[in-house]
Amino acid sequence: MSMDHAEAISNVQHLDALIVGAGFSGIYQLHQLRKRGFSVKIFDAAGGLGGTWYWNCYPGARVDSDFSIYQFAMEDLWKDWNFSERFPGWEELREYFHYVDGKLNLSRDIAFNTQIISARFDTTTDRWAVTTQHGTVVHPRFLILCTGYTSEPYFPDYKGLATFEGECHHTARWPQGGLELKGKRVGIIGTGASGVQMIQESGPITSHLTVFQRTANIALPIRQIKFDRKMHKEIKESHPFILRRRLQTFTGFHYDIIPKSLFDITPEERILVFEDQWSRGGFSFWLGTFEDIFHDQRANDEVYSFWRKKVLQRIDDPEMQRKLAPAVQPHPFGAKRPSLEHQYFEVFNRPNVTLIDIKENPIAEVTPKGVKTQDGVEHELDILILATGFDAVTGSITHIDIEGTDGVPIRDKWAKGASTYLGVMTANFPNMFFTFGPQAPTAFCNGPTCVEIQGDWIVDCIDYLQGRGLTRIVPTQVAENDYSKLVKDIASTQLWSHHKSWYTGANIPGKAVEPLNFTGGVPLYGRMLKESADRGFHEFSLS
Ligand code: N01
Repeated sequence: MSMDHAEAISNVQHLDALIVGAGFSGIYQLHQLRKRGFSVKIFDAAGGLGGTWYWNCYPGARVDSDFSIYQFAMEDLWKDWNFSERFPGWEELREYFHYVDGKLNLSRDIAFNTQIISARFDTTTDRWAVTTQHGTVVHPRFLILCTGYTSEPYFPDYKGLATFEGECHHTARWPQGGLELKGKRVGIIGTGASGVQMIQESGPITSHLTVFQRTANIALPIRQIKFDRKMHKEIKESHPFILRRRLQTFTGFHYDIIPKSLFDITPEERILVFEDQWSRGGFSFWLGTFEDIFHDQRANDEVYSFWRKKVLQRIDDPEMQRKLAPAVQPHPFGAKRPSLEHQYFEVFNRPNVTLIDIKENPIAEVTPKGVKTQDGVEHELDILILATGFDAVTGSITHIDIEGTDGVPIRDKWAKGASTYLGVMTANFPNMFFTFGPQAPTAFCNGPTCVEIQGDWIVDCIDYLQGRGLTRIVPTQVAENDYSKLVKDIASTQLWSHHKSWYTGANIPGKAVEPLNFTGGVPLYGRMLKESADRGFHEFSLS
């Protein structure tokens, strides 16, 4: 059952909390707050549940984290649900969300097709005034932004883009009814995780595929597994331990980084470890190897060299080899979240696939018929796909017109860099929480792990205030400054923070370039949140 807009807003005037977003984070928040007796609603611009998995329904879209940790940890949910694959696709993830909906009866408190346009805090009532695209205003005590870190698509400003006469779609705004690629001339701009997934799916079925690559992708083998009944039984037995384990690891996965330098062992031993991690598939080769690859370029080069040898064997043409696996690292391995692939490199051996390195031969313009590159060639296309990523981590918050108590909108406050306290609140925006956003483990963490840790803290915080008759909480500027400095200090020792990518905001023209994530590890992050709650939220101003 889904609630229409009119129904949803008819009884929300005295809401305790309004949650924005019906993905993992928003759903968790809704369920936990309702359990404690709060009145809560979710508003979501999407037409259905799932957040990312509502919007990203392009062919081949699938999660890059093992199913075992990419689900809610609540026993009532995992014990009766079996994923059919190690890395489920978007269709199955949507089925999972519907299953969760059935179990937790979520939809009665969710208004879909309801976008938040603006929000202002009323200091006389200590309530937010939140306006939707329909012009309706609601007044929750707390505003909880569960808007995701890759939700605001980035559309490059190519000359002539609007003149293209074929179909043009961003991967994160894929037509809900699907789109036939078979037999079509397709162009894909962008070779991040979305591009890799689209390329490997569309290469074999399109009449011609033209890939416009700006940066080679150091993609890792996914090693998909299809589960049968016997495996499901074994999985269930280990599941409780896996869920607990993820809270102990640096990135909230169920395996951890080896806490020593790869130079501590001989080159022969090192290769054995690399081979072992490589054969496991997924992020094991990244999040399960030596800790110095994250901060020592020499160690990182060793990993790249291993990767390159593996990948070169799969690419026939020397020119393709040069572009897809360059001798010089395109960026430190892991400085961008690696993508997972299963036939990505083989696709470029096909006669119907062209790869254009747009650093060598830039896109000059988009024409009504296709894409013209600087060498004067017009690549004619029926479909143009923008796999060009996101205004990540902060974009889903700064794209809403949210005004602080000092009259400064959040987009202006963060224009020169995001600042938060504990990655969950920011000064001058009382009673506003956010999850999976800036200065939290976010892009360096398994999603459900992060949102459950943050979600529990938010629920405890609201409970604490309610129990004491308090109506306002906001972090102090001093606490925020100290925490933001800590985030930057930690990041400054790590290679990722010095590279231009969506991890640092450098993919968006004009956006502040800075480390957007807390990379001190999930256990430390969890401890800091817990300490704050245990000490009565002492670095916040409460009233
Ligand atoms: O986005 P990206 P994404 N002209 O920013 C290129 C999650 N996710 O959607 O590298 C030409 O990584 C850009 O080039 P460069 C996951 O966390 C997960 O692929 O900046 N090209 C890059 O190649 C993931 O990591 C899955 O030089 C332009 C690409 O577009 C994150 O989302 C699936 C350009 C953008 O890659 C982001 O992935 C999908 C321009 N003007 C997404 N602007 C799973 O597997 C950008 N590019 C779960």
